[in-house]
Amino acid sequence: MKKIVGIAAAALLGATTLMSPGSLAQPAMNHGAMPMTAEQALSDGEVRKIDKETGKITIKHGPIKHLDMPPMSMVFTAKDRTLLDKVKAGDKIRFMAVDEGGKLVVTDIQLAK
Ligand SMILES: [Cu+2]
Repeated sequence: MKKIVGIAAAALLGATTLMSPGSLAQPAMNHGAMPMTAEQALSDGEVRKIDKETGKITIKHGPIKHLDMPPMSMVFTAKDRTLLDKVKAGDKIRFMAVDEGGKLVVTDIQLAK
C-alpha cells in the first residue's frame, strides 16, 4: 500500500511541475533581462553592512564562480547607489559582482526568496 501511495504522489508532483507556469516563464524572463551577462550567474549572499555615503556594501557571499572566489565576507562598491536602497543589513540577497580593473563592483542586487 505504501508503495502505491508513493507512486501516486510522484505522479502528482510530476504533473504539477509540468503545468506550473512559473517554472516555464522564469528562464525566459531572466534571459531577456540580462542579455549582456548571460555567461555569468548571480551569487548568493547576505548583507552585512551598507554605507550609502560611499556607495559601499559589505556582503557575506557564497562562492562566486566567474570571479574564482571562495565564500567570504567582503566590501563591494555599488555600480549605482540606488541599488543600496532596496536592501538592508541582514537581508539575504542574490547579486551580480564584476571585476572592473581590480575593483569589485556590484551591478545588480535582488532580494532572495
Ligand atoms: Cu569575496
